[in-house]
Amino acid sequence: MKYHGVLHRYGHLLDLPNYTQPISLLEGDTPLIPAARLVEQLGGAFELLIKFEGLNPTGSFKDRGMTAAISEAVGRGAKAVICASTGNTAASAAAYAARAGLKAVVLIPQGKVAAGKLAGAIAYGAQVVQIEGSFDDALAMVVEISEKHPIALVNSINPYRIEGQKSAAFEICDTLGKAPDWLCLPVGNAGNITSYWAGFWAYDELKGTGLPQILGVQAEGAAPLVLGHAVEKPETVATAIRIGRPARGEQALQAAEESQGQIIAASDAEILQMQKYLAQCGIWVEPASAAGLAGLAKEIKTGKVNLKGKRVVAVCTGHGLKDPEIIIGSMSKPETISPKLEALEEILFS
Ligand code: AN7
Repeated sequence: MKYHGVLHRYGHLLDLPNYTQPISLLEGDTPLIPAARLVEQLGGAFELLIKFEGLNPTGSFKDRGMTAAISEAVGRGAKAVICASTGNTAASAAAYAARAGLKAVVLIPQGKVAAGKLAGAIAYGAQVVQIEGSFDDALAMVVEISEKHPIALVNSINPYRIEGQKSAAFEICDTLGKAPDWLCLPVGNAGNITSYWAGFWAYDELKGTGLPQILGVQAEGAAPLVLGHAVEKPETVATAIRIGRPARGEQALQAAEESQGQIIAASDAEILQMQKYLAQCGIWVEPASAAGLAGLAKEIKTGKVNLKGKRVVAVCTGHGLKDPEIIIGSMSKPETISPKLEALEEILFS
């Protein structure tokens, strides 16, 4: 079957208005990559599959929801879109807006957006505005301005973002024949966990594919859903999920509860360790994307879950190329030698 993107494949299952005009970059259809070696490292006896969402057109899962949100906005006659972003939403909105011929404005927290995301937003031609504040401040601003002026909001408060992102759950069920036993993923503004739960739920109603238990993982310094209150100054190395006031927090908690799962926090050190483990499997993800598995590792270590014989899907939401600085900043410099064979032999074999 030729693949034409999320709306082409799953549009009939999504609640989108009739006037929607498909704008696609052939997003979705991402692989489920087995990671047996990582299971050994975690000391478990279960099946682990990585849903590598970094392989979407702009390098993150955001493209699934953005194709839907931009397609609806275009159909409605919008001329401009706006979002607040920790980076990936900005790059995705910029790309889909460019493709649709719309203006895109993105608000980002100053100095806290990874290089690959900022570069993406600029490359796709968005107007990038830095806020002397957090993502949460920026989100409050875009909500207000989109109510006052004719500019369409494409953050995941926009219901069509959630619709589009349900496609990831559909794909997993279509590939595996049923839902996995567990799904783990990072949680920031909580749009993705909301979408997965809605997607698995809808597919189960339709096809009896069952429901997974969901483990949502926040970064310790930005864990409002674990603490039970907003975090005024969220801080974490996983800048994508540096969010203190998740817009869909209630729904995230509901997804965890209804699925008999949980929302927990992982430390920056645990997140970076998991990023390394994944890279050792050949899968380079940005720090936030390792959070889901970092949380799972913790649950296994403390004996809180028994995964024996179970099938786990870990959602890795964004590509490592998005945040090269996190690697370059902590690495030892590569050796430099003269262009002579002896010099190479010297460092390799002596
Ligand atoms: C790689 O781009 O919020 O819980 O503005 O980029 O649905 O917010 C990004 C979030 C996980 C969390 N992994 O997803 C933004 C933004 C990566 C991300 C999340 C984000 P949500």
